[in-house]
Amino acid sequence: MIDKLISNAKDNLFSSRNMNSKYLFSGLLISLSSFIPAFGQVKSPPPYGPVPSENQLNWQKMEYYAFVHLSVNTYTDMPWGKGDEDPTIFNPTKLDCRQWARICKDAGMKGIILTAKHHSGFCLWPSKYTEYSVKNSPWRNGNGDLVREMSDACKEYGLKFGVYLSPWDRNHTDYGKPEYITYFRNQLRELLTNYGDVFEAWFDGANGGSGYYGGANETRTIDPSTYYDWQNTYKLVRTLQPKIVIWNDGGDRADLRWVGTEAGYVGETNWSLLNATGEVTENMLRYGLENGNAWVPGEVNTSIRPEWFYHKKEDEKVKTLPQLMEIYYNSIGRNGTLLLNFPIMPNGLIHEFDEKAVVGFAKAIGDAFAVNLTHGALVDASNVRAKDSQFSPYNSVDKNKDTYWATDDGVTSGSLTLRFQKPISFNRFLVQEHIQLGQRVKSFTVEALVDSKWEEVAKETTIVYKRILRFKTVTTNSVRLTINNAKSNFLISNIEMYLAPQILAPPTIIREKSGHVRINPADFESQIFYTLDGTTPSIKSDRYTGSIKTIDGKVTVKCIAHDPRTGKNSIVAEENFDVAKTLWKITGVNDEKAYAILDGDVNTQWYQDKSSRMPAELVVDLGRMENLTGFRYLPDQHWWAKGIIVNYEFYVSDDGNNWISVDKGEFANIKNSPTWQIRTFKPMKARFIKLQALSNTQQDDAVGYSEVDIITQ
Ligand code: FUL
Repeated sequence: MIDKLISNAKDNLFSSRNMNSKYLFSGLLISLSSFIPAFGQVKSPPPYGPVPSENQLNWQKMEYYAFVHLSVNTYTDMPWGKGDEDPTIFNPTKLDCRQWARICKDAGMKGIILTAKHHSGFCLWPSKYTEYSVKNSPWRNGNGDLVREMSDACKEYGLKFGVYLSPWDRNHTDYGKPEYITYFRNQLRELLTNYGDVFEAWFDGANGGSGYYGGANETRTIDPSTYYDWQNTYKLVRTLQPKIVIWNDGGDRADLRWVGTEAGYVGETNWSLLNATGEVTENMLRYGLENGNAWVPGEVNTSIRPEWFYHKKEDEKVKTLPQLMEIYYNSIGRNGTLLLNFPIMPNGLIHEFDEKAVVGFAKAIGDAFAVNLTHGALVDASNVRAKDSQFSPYNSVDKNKDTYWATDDGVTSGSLTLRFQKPISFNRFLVQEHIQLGQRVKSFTVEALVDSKWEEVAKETTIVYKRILRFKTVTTNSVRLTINNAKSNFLISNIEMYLAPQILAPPTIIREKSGHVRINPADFESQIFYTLDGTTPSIKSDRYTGSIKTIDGKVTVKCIAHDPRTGKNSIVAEENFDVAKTLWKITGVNDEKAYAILDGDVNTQWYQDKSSRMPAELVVDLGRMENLTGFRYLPDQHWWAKGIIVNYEFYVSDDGNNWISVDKGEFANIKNSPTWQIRTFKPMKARFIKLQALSNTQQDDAVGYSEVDIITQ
């Protein structure tokens, strides 16, 4: 009855021409309708195409959860264990799963997936079926069960618990034979029976290759499409854990798909569909498949550091707030979930830097989405299904995500307009489809009324569970969402708008080989002010608008990012550049790519020709005589970096023929700390420099560089 009254009231509002009364009513309707359960509803649209299962829906709503990686290779500083590591090296003396759970909870995550067994085959629980487990480690005197401690901690902190069980097992004798599948399933049975509810099972696609295999020490290949007999494994999983979702990037299609990268993003267009059988290409992983016949949404998995397992040398490479925010908008903001990994330290804890990063990230998300501006808006739509208030456009701003605005059958385009009593400023637009009945929207536009004209704010493709758009702050009192094209009539369950504060992290400063200085703020809306004379920048300093003129000599660039709305500044970023590299030539090398080491960008690198043997030489013609007092070397910054120079000799020359050795030594600790290496020597005038690599961290002949620079008087 009350429901009916509300329906009538909403209907009246639609037909009313009186904007003010509509406005006044909307708040009341919104609050009442969110308390009253829907019943006796009619004419719900039929589902369109594949729809999510209840488990997939519950999983999607989690949005953000953690991975933790810990195994024997944590103790050998390797990304993967080989399967022959002695179990006695596993000894996380301070291990505390409650610390992991507390951090994840503080970070706003909803669950944790534990690498119960990684490729090494080492089990973090005392499996009955192998000796290669915690029971043969000194940890808790061999009486420990890490899976138990993790699942208990999750329960205590109200988090869901998931397991990663690597199909590839580099320790097991039978890997590659049918017997191994029985072993694998026995282990799954243990994990899915003894530790309570498991929300997700993660079956890594890395498969086959070299390994210990019970002492065989050989390479074994398997056919991933047949070897694991996934369909029967899935049946077992679902029987043991009826509420689970299964992730699998290889083999047979499961409930969730990989997005084709571990870099932390999914395509802007992101269909939650794939075909149930048949080939899956990288593009399909990245963008889904518009006309796929199965609901297989994407999960964005990435690590808070470059690698999945802990490596001390990555302590300074924990993702920064701007990087994490980028990942957020490129995963959760693009209809993905975010599975963010913490590498566990050898002592069994999450590093304080990782904790700080993830808690700061949670705060920034909280700040960005603090005040939803759509509340209290007057809402109008071009079409409402059967003109029935059950499908009112108000449902998109009513805080109840189970109600939605729907259009009539066959109406595949249309607009919804939000009107505000007072102008609002916003730079984020969030929109959701009612996916219980399928994914429909193919393209949509957001516009704002500025100076009586509709201005396009954003034009995008898919929405699905959630889409969040970022753009320059717009001030307006009317916003229009237009669905340009949908597969069917469409159902919009939620619209939110926010004015996110800027991320005021210090900008990055780069000087290119040309001498040009580039400054990149963390937030594209920030204003940048800079100085070149060493003084502290303020908003009275020069404003950066795209480039700073070529500077030839030494220069100190200092800058701040500034948010004019709040008046806040970032802390000062500073870079000290020596002479510009405009005239520099790498001699004796016929490879344009070599200039990556002079481009000022720490993300690019170059490797000396494989045929060159130690000592390998890098010779640079500086183009003119310089007063040299030292040099700087930055090794390749990537995880896979090879050729990190340890022992070196540095020479200078007037003519490129007669060389004088000015420094010889070792870049101590460069393996653990591959940062800028700075060496100084007695002042010397010269035009040519030669960096000779005498050894590297791996004792082979590879020699690589990210950047090379000089220091002048
Ligand atoms: C990859 C593995 O090879 C990595 O070590 C890590 O476990 C990641 C989540 O999946 O495929």
